[in-house]
Amino acid sequence: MPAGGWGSVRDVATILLHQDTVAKDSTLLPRQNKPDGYACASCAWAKPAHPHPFEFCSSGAKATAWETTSRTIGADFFERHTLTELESWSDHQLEDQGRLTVPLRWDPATDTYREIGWDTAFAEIGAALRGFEREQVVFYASGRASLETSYMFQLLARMYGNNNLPDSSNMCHESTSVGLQKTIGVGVGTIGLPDFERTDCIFFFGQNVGVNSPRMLHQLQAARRRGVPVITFNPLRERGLVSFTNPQSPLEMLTGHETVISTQYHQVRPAGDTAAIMGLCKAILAADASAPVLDRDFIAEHTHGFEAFAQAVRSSEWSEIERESGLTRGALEGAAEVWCRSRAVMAVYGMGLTQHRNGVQNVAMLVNLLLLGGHIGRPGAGICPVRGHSNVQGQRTVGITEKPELAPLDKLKEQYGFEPPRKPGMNTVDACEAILARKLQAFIGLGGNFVRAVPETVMMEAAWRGIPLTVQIATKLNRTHVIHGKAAYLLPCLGRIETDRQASGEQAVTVEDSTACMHGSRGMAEPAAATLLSEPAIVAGIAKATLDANPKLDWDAWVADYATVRDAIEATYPDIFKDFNARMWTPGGFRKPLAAAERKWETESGKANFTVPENLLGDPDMHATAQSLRLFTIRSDGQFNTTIYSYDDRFRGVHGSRMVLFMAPGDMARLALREGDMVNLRAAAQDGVERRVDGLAVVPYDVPAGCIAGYYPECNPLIPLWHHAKESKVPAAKAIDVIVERAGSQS
Ligand SMILES: Nc1nc2c(c(=O)[nH]1)N[C@H]1C(S)=C(S)[C@@H](COP(=O)(O)OP(=O)(O)OC[C@H]3O[C@@H](n4cnc5c(=O)[nH]c(N)nc54)[C@H](O)[C@@H]3O)O[C@H]1N2
Ligand SMILES: Nc1nc2c(c(=O)[nH]1)N[C@H]1C(S)=C(S)[C@@H](COP(=O)(O)OP(=O)(O)OC[C@H]3O[C@@H](n4cnc5c(=O)[nH]c(N)nc54)[C@H](O)[C@@H]3O)O[C@H]1N2
Ligand SMILES: [Mo]
Repeated sequence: MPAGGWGSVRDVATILLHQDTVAKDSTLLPRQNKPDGYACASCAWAKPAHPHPFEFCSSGAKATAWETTSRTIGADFFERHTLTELESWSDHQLEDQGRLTVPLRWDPATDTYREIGWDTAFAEIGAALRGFEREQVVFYASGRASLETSYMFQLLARMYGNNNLPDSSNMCHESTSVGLQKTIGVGVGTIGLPDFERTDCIFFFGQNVGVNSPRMLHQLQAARRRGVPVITFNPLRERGLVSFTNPQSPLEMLTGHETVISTQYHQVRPAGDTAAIMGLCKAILAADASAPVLDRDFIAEHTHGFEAFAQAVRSSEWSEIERESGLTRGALEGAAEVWCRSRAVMAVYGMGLTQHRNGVQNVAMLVNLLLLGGHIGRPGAGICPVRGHSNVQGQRTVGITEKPELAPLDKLKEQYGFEPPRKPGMNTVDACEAILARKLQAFIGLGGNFVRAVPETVMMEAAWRGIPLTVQIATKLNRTHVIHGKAAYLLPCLGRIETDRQASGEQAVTVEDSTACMHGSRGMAEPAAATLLSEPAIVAGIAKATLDANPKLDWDAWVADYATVRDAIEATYPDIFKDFNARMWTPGGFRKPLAAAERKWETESGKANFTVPENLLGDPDMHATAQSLRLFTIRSDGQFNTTIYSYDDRFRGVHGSRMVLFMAPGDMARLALREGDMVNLRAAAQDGVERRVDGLAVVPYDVPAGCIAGYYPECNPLIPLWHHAKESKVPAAKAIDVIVERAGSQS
């Protein structure tokens, strides 16, 4: 079955009906990702200037249905269910109750959330925050909130007194931010949509386009029609990467026509990408020795470190490359051969590269591969990290970062007349460590499901209950709200798709997509409840109750008219947001300046840097043994991160359960397991902590021998907190060595 096609149409219809969204407003979906519409709350893929009539996909339609559902939960729901009871509910059940509608505070006497007034909530939160140690409070952002809200949120943290601004990017593309910054001098991708029309070769690493950014299939399909080869590296054969039927093309739907997406599919071993790319580079250098294929002018003029890198490539051994990548020399030479004949190579990637111990090195290796041919800053060529949350890249752009050097602190000082904190703040792993050490005093969450998304679930849940104050700004109930701090508030907000009415009228917001383009977004659905506040209003409410009054900053005026927040953003970042209010509705968005795309290198060397990998070992620290298998965690077609829409994974043919383990038939035979047999997993890490997930049903699947796949977040209890990328600290969720035991047997 190809990605797209009739299956995706049926799938969307089911969820729209189940959430009663069709009855509520059937005109919503066609306005998704349109220049005058709303930006989809699912992925961050680019929104074209000339969109398809239906510029949405089944994943985006599900996200819209999930947010605009007619189901709601109010005070009465929480009076009926204690939090201890709700702890036994699944992620799906919790969110499926519908939208949160009233502000809530946990009542210890009854173990329930009770409705309180907005003003009381703000006053109590403010009073508590004023009493805490400033450096022991974190402000987490999940990546969906608009540029306006995010700017206000980072200002709240900095005026409060810290740079503790971890965000979901810390679990996601932080390896990109670090890896690209050090090699090409910008922390984001360099390609734009037009590059897909000019490229003549696409390398595609560890990204599941059919599920996680399906609108990109339009660009891939168009490129494939021009005969552009797509060379995929992914341990698992993903349907969406194999072939695609465009559900928005009646002809294709009727004829069942499929476009083959991947012209080569290399089932690399998880964490074997550095070795695989080393193999590609080795084959390229070998080819260059007989007929020149390197871009020598580019290398001489624009790069630093070529000789050292070339030396490392030459001295690498094919035997080690083959062992670590799990790919043959012949396969890698075959892929390199396509690179050698291409004038404009694009490299696309996702979590398969970033969520590893060597995540930053993987990204830097991919840059090496491009630099050899001058494939950065040339039309049709460049690097394309596919971002996750719909505004995760934008949050970084407007100051959500724990790294003080990445925020314009002097500018903020000048604009708002306060002394911004200069000490580095906590990222996600640091925040987890502070929680485990029982040091953290308060956690303010702007969206997200922190405890469920991070590693080390068992210890984290226990420690989370010890935090003196947890405040969650959210649309739907999730496990992080149910497992709560000693004092806990749950503040329900409008979603992006809903009409946001303030004193000056209906408001619009802005987001940045994966290609660094900024877009306006106007909510269009009637809010789930009249009692909801917008995210800017909630952030302002907390800020006013927590911070001393500042004559240079009028939070109420900002809430009354978001255009004034955009003016403030423009004043802080004049180069990026020039004429922000005037340009926010530019069809296709307006792009932020990207020096690397113009071959200007804002690195220490002033050039694009080749880097030599530390080693080719996939994952040196996980205590792999002869008995262990390497687990990588993946997303299903029925989820958005910890939001579980359904128990089906249409593309992988799994229905009715997420407690499954994908395993190669050869490994099943070796372990005497049959389809449907139940197994338990135990982490191989030997650090004195027992980590396990029990009760997974074995599913035979096309993955390399020695590797298994399971779903995120169900497998998160297996990931040690220390098992994260060097430099970026992204949890290494794509290579966890585990022991498989038959359920019922004891070892
Ligand atoms: N519908 C939907 N859309 C989403 C999301 C969602 O959950 N649902 N999540 C959003 C978010 S926050 C993000 S970050 C993105 C995530 O989107 P992706 O980057 O696609 O993330 P994953 O699905 O976790 O894994 C990507 C792929 O990496 C492969 N892989 C695993 N290990 C390795 C490896 O070592 N090497 C290589 N080369 N490949 C490997 C897996 O088989 C999988 O196909 O999607 C965003 N969009
Ligand atoms: N093992 C493993 N772990 C992983 C990953 C993996 O691949 N494997 N992926 C990692 C990645 S890439 C990411 S990005 C993180 C995700 O981590 P998070 O971003 O923290 O988690 P989400 O599941 O996206 O958050 C869902 C919740 O956000 C709230 N929400 C939804 N929409 C809105 C809104 O508009 N406003 C507000 N205020 N709240 C809203 C809802 O209450 C919902 O329950 O997980 C990481 N964890
Ligand atoms: Mo993500």
